Amino acid sequence: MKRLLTSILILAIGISAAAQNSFGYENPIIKGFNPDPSVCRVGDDYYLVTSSFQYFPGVPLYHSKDLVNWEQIGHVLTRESQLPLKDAHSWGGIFAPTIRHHNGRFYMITTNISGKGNFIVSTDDPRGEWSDPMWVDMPGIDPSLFWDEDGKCWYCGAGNDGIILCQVNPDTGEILSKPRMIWYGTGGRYPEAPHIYKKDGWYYLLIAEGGTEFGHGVTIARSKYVDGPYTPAPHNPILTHFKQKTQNSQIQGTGHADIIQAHDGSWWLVCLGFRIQGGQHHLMGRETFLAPVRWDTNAWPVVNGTGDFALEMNVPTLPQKPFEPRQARNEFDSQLGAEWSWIRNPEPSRYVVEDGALRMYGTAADLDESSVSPTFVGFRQQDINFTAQTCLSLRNAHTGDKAGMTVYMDSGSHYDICLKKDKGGRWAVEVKYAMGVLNHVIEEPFSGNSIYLRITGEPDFYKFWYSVDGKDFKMLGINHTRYLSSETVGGFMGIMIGLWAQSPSGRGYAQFEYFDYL
Ligand code: 6LW
Repeated sequence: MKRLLTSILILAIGISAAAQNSFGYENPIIKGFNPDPSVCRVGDDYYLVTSSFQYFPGVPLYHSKDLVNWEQIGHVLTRESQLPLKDAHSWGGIFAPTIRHHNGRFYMITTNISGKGNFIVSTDDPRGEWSDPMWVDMPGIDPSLFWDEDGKCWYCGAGNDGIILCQVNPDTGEILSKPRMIWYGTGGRYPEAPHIYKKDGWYYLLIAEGGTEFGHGVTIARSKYVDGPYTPAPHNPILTHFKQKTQNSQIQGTGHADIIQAHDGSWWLVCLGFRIQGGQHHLMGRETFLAPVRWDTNAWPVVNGTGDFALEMNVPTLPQKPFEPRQARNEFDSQLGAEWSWIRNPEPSRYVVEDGALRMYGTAADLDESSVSPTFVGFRQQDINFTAQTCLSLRNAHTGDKAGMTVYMDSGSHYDICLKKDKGGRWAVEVKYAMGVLNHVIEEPFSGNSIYLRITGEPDFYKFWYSVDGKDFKMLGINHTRYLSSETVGGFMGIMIGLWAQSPSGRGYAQFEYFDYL
């Protein structure tokens, strides 16, 4: 009888443990251009932010219940007063953010490298409005905040050649102690992305080194005092794909991490990395990945056993709570959601969602524009293989009016397909390849002001299609993905699939009926 009871008890514990945990997940956890992730927890709610550079609104904000499934709930920087982007070049604007929760309040600290530098915003409700910026007069990038048990708040960030620390007032941005260099890293290039954690009486300083390309990695050091001296872990880097074991992994460039303890006590790390395609190129920017961490008492954290991870993760997770999958078609029957971004500070009146359509009012600015805001809304490319499609018409069109779709890396590097009105009132469909100094245009006559446009993505090629009736599509252009890759173009961006309009006379507008992303 006693044995039977024991077996039932063991079985029951087994079943309840199984009911509590899920198993397995896919990386990246947030697909498409979402670099420099930082994460915080409030109970069993998780909030994550990423960098946004020239795009507005700034700092995408995601929510999760399980660290695996994420839903974008908005942006942190939604007002021009928080995020002036005038004259910001394509990878100016917002660099790496950190999000923390302290005493019931959320704090986000980041850098506007095209503006006044480092600043903090805060809120009681992350889904609502965040405060105006509190400027922090510290040089450098990648700022982070750490609250010690005595209530003091510490700022750390990447200076020219190492990690700088000072005490800060998080509600005013005032610096309260003399800045001090606390670690140069282990000798990798660009020591940056610091975060401080306290565990078992140790201060742990996590940073990234090696640059954000193939040599990226994460290193760690610890000290008994917040301002050091910090002693590096004996087995740094604790995460990198720059090694033989992962030389054939599709995931490369892993680094810039943040560690979090989940509500069940387990430890996790979020970081950036990129997925290569078409040889050694990446197009979708740096995306957000998740790896489990083992962090025993007084020990150094170990990332997924071997300091690397895969697309398919066969590990236990928190009980997974997926969100409703996104619909492939956006019918424009409600205002544009948080998944859409604008270049620099948009003029809202140029974008009108009404009667199941998106109307975009162009100006003289085109997509080569590098200081003002062209009429453009973008959606992150999230998959190597995809189809994006729209149906549009040019209304009240004058000579030079254009509207279409683009795969846009930055102002010098994008491939576009559009319908345009030429001199003499002729209609044409045009494909343009902007590749640095080389612009190449293909065009074909078209009849009428309404057209279906499609862009397909593959590992090696982008293809550009049009159709009169939405059924039979003709391919007008094809070009290599690699000319738009980060390896070719440089910078920190990932491809946005954009809808755009141009109207030199300022009188025409484009009406988009839907946007499909499959
Ligand atoms: C970011 C720096 C980096 O500030 O790239 O990969 C910079 N790491 O930490 C821009 O994302």
